[in-house]
Order: sequence, then C-alpha cells, then structure tokens
Amino acid sequence: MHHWLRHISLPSYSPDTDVKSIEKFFVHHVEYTLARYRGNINQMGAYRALAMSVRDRLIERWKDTQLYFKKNGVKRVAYLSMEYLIGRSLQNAIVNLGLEENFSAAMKNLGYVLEDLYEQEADAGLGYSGLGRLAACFMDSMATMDYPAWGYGLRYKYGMFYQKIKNGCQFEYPDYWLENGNPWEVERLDIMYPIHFYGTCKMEMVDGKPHMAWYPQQKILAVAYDTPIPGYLTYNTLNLRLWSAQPSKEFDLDQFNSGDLYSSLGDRSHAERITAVLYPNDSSFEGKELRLKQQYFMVSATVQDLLRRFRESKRQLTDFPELVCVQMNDSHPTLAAIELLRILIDVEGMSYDESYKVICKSFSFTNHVVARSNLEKWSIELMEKVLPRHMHLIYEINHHFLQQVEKKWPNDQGKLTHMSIIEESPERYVRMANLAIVICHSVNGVTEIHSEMMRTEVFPDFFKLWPERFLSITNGVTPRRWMLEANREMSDLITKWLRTPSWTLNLDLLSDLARQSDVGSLQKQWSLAKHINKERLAGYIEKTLGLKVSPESLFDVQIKRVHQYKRQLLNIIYVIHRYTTIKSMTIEERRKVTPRVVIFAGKAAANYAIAKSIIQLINNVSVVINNDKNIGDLLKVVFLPNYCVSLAEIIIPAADLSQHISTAGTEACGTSAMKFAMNGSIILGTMDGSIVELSKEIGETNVFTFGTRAYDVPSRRSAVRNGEWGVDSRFEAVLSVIERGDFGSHDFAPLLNSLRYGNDYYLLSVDFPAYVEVQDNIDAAYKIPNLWNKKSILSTAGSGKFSSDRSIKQYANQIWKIKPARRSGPISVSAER
Ligand code: GPK
Repeated sequence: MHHWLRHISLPSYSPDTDVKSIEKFFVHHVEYTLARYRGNINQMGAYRALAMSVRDRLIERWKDTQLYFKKNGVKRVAYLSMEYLIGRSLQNAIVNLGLEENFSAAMKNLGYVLEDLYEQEADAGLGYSGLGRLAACFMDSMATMDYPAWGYGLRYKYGMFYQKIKNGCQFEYPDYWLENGNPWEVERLDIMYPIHFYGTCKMEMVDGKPHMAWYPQQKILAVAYDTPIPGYLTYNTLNLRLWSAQPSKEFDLDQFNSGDLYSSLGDRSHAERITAVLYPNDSSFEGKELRLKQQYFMVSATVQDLLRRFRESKRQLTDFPELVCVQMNDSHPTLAAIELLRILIDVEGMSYDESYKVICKSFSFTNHVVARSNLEKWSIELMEKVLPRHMHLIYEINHHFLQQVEKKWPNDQGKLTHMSIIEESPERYVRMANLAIVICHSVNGVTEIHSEMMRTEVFPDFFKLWPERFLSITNGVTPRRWMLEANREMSDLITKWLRTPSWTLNLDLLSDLARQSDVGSLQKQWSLAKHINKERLAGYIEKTLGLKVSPESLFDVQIKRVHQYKRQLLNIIYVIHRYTTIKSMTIEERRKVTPRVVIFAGKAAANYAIAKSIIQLINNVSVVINNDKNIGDLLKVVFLPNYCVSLAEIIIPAADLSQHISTAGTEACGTSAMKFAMNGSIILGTMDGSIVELSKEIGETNVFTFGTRAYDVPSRRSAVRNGEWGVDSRFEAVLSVIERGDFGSHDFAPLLNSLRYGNDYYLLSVDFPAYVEVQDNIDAAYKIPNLWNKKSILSTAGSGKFSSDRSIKQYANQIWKIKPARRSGPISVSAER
C-alpha cells in the first residue's frame, strides 16, 4: 500500500504562494471544505477559508521538518507546559511565511480586507498569564531559530474565562474558543495513549526478584491534537502537541454490556472533564484532584510519546538523554520524570540507579515562583489515591536524597526537614519544587534578581548542595508578534532608520537607534507612528465603552492580572489623588496639567475577592471621573474588559507610559514590560523582576523608577506591621473619600482594611510619596516632546536583549545542549520520499 502511494503526485495541491494560487486555494476551501457558495460567504466563512489556505502551506513544511529531524537523528527538546497563551494565529502564520503582501493582494482581489479577517479569529487562551505567554513566545523562537523542539500541553475545551464588567463588577463566562472550529489543529486519532489512575500497588516476585506492580482502576485515552508552529522566514515548522481526554472503549464496554447505557455515557463525560477547562490559577497554588489528574494526564501521554519516538532510533534506553531533553515550565510537569522512572523500572526492567541517571540527565526545570508559600505542593493523601506507584517512587527518591543531605550536613535535623521532598507537618505534602530540583540537572530563574532570590531566599540550602545546578536565564518575548505584527507603523520606521529589516531576527541591532535618538526627523516620524496607534486604541475604547478619549493625552497603561502584589490599587489610589488635586485647582493652574488617559485591563481569579474589589473600585472611579464635566479631557480612566493576547496587541503599541509597580521582590520577571519597551513606551516601575534589567539596558535616566528596594522590604514591612511607619496624609485622604462613598456604595471596607492597621503587606502606603513624586516628573517630561520622544526611542533601542530568541539560545547552549537543524526549502516530492 505504502509502496503505491509513493507514485501518486499531487499537482493541484503543491501550495504555491503567488497571488493567483492563493485566490484559487481560497475559493477551493470555500467550495469544498466549507461547502458554501462563493457568492455567499460572510466574514467568518472567509476567515475560515483563508486560514485553511494558510494551513495547507504550513502542513507541508511541518511534515518535512519532522522528517528532516528524524532523518538526521538530532537531539531534541520537549518543552512541557500546562499553559500556552497563543492568542490568534492567522496573522502570525502569514507574517512568518513572509507572505503578508501576497495574501493581502489576493484578499483584496476577492473583495476582502485582510486585517478585517484577522479580527474574526478567536484567541486561543490556553493559559492564564505570563507563564503561558512565555511558552507561546518560546515556541515562536524555537521554530524561528531552527531548533529541533516539540511543545507539549493540554487542549482545554474552555480556555481562560471571558471577563465581562457589569456595574463595575467582574463576571466570568466560559470561553468556548472552539465554537467556530479551529483550523490550526490536526486531530491525530492515530496517536493515542492510555493513561491510568487510582488503584493499588502490590509487591510481586518476577524472575525471583521483588517487583512493585500497579493495578490501576481507571483508564482514559489521550488523543493528540497537533498545531504547526511556523518559524519566521525559515522553512522549519515545529509541532505543538496538545492532548485531549477521551474515554477508553474497554472501560465503556463493561458497563454497556451490563445494560447500563447511561452510566457508560456518564463515564464519557467524566473522562472528557480532564481536559475540559484550564485552571484559572496563577501564582497561588490550589491543590485540587482534577488539576493533579490534568498534570499527570499531560505528562504521561507526553512521556509515552517521547519513548515511542526514541524507540524508532533503535538505541538503548540508557542513551535516552543523548537524544531527548525535557524542559519543565514550572514544577507543574514534574511528574513527567517520575512517569519515565516508573516506565523504565516497572515496564522496561531497568534498575533504579540506571533509570534515575537517565531522568537526571534529561530533565531541567524553570521556576517562576518567588514567594516560598506559593510553591506547588500536593497532599500525600491525594497522591497516594490517584497515583500510588508514583508516590512510592517519590519516597524512594527522597530516601536517597536525604542520605546525601545527611552526608553533607551530618546530624542537621533542620536541613533534613527543610530540604525533604516530603513536608511532614502540619499536614503531609509532596513539595514539587524540591522534587524538581532533586531530579533535574538544572534549575533556572527567569531574571537576574529572581535567580538571586532563589539562591539566597527560596532554595538557599539546595544552592549550597548543588551550586552548579542553578542558572539564570532572563525571559524574553518574540519581536515578531509584539513588534512586527502588532505595530507595523513603528516596525517600518525601524527598518527604514536601521536600513535593514533583519532586526526582526537579530534584535540587538535596535541599539543603533540610540545613536539617532536626537535626530529631529526620526523623532517626528516616531511620534506620528505612536499617534496613529493611539488613534486606533481610542477607536477601540469608543467602540467598546462608548467613551471618547483624546489621542493628544498621555496614554498611561497598566495591563496585567489583577493582584495585590502588582498594585493596581496603588495606581487607582494615585488617580483619585490626581483627580481631587485637579478639582481643587484654579483654571490657571489647570492649564499646566498634563492630560492623561489612565488605562487598565486585567482579570482577577474568580475566587480572589480583594482583586475583584480592586476592579470594582477602578470602574467606579472611572464612572465618577469620566462623567465629571468639570474635568473634561484632563483625566480619563478606562477599564477595558476581557484582557487577552489580541487586546494586548492593540494596547501596547499605543502606550506612552506603562506601569510595572509590583512591590520589589514579588514579581519573578514580568514580560509585558519588555513588550512595552520594544514599542517605545516609557517605563514607570519599581526595581523588581525585569525592570531591573530593562533600566540597565535603557539607561536609568530614561526610565522612571521609584519605591522601596527589595533589600529594604523586610524592614519596612515590620515597621508597617508595628505601626511605626508614618502614613502620608494624601494617601490617608484618598482612603477616606473612598470610605465616605464618593466612589459608589460598594463595600470597600475589606480593601481599605488591607491597607490599614499594619496590614499593608505590599507597602502601598510606604511607596505612595515616591510614586506621587515620580508621576510629577513624568508630567513634566511629557511636556517636552524632544525629551519624551528621545526616551521613547531609547526604550526601543535598549530592548534588544529581551527577545525570546536570546533566551532560547541560552537554554539551547547552557541547558539543552542542542543545535539548530535547518531544513532548506521544498524538495520535490519524489526526491524526498
Ligand atoms: C508565575 F508562578 C507563576 C505562575 O503560576 N504563573 C505565572 O504566570 C509568571 N507566573 C510570573 O508571575 C511573572 O513574573 C513571569 O514573568 C512569568 O511567570 C513568566 O516567567
């Protein structure tokens, strides 16, 4: 059969890329894939036909790339993440293929506007926040730089919830992103693995040797859904394999035969529930059984897939680390290592020591957590119930590990208690980060300051035991999506002034803009580009909220998850202060005020009451200020609902100023600041996470930083706790107008109490005076266009380091030890196969 297939050629299906061919493919998909008439196709239909035409071009490259990796026997990395915050794919695919011009012309010939069709696509929101977006940027960079890599994750039916604001309050709605189909995935019913849960373990004798056998109780199938990830201007196209849960037939049949049809259908939905919905949980940890099953489901399917592919090489399993390495995005996929250990020992019959060596050589771990209390830990009771055999193995690993600790620090009970993988009291838990550090050859933080905190505060004893394991790799973002696609105006300018388009592949070239930052004509064109982006955002604000804002005002933006540590509350408290100050001014004084539009967007976890009341406060304040005729354009407050990747792409290019004001020492990195800087937005931030490195690159005088430094946080916290910190009267005045009900009758008492009576853990009251002062400096700087434009250009010029290409190169060289494997362009069908 295979033999005969070889001789079939596909003349009409070799996807040419000229305008006429694109038109033909589009019409073909309208008629044959969508089964519609060409005269009668709406925007959504046109989007789908267009996406299919793009997909055809990706699929060929994608298959060729996989074959190329296989034939060359290259070492690969598997990137494991519970989240991928992809956003939209159509524009990204067309741009990465280098075909935006041709597609645009073809669509125009057929009566469509390409950009309008982009807007039809639903975001793939399979992640909650930074960690998930990082995984998506990393996939783009791995593909672009031709690294042999695979992404693995879960195909959630419902992504990050849809946020609506009613009367100022956040409501969460399910995000059924697959409603109009997903043209970017290929369902692979041929790639399916059984995943087992629950049951018991028994010690048995096999060939005269004791052997632990697991008799699981539940079996669910993992089906692969593959998404091609195109590299930018390379033929290479990677695979993101997302697993979806499906009931196993055998399991259903038992009940079906016993006549109980309905409960067999019940099992079906029970199985499917595993990949039904993304846990909307960031930074703080919630130990639910379904989440544990999601994690194991993802890693077990992935490890089986890695082994299947490895076996094709016909090499011994002890060689596994020479062909495969596994990067774990946070501790969530740590059970992957335990699953591999289990298979090597229980199924392959390898010894514990040999198997353990294999996993240590293969696995590495990225930590994204700062506060020790947010580290992931699973109740042992739950682990023993859901994954009894894995729990045994974890005990065994811990036993060997504690012997090493004992050897290094004899009779040090404190060290044993601290470092143990098992937490004994008050309840028994598995500490996943400890487990990950023990079994991995490398563990990295995501900025310099975060990595330093890992060495000194989060895992100091592990650092003393294995200093060589600890690395720092600063996060990055992809300049393709965040500059080239989101900000065409500015990208064209950069290409013009750098006299080369190659900065999109070598972001360090941006530094040459610094030299030209004083040039008048550049400044003029630069601010014009910003203005066009601001008009676009103003249009979006008017369309969404019915509110008119002036693009002449300073656009001041804070967009990120709503969290106490990120301090949106400090921002809105300052806005209230600014409002009352303007109100008390004479007309003469008001003329000197810099008009501002303060823009917020972000979601709060559904069960995070304080964060939700911060959203309520922002919205209530916006109602009062925006309707105050007395204030007009001097101050506007905007909360844009349903923050997501595609919304960020509109907001970021339009920002004059962006705020990253977490309490120092609480944000591991914060990747949005990198996107803002690349887009010429000036940073207002605390010396935390990425801001420390951004201000070094951009120059301290070109960013606005303020507030308590990380090393002073503990002493100031204790001063606040003990009532020794004198609170600024302006701060207190704002709290009392909120209390008085000037911003609605909502009960803001819990929010206000979180700032009073020594409760101000995030030091808002402490940092407030410095924040007011730096805001004054910003107002003054905005009044001098030359100065402001120069800072804006220098922000972009200094952001070259923050390309995810640089991050991925570091991972590849320092951790994965893999090399690019670039497949050259198409080879004729007969030559290849
Ligand atoms: C950190 F611990 C976590 C988490 O569960 N989810 C998540 O998105 C974020 N993060 C950090 O909060 C950010 O500072 C960081 O930039 C991002 O991960 C990527 O490293």
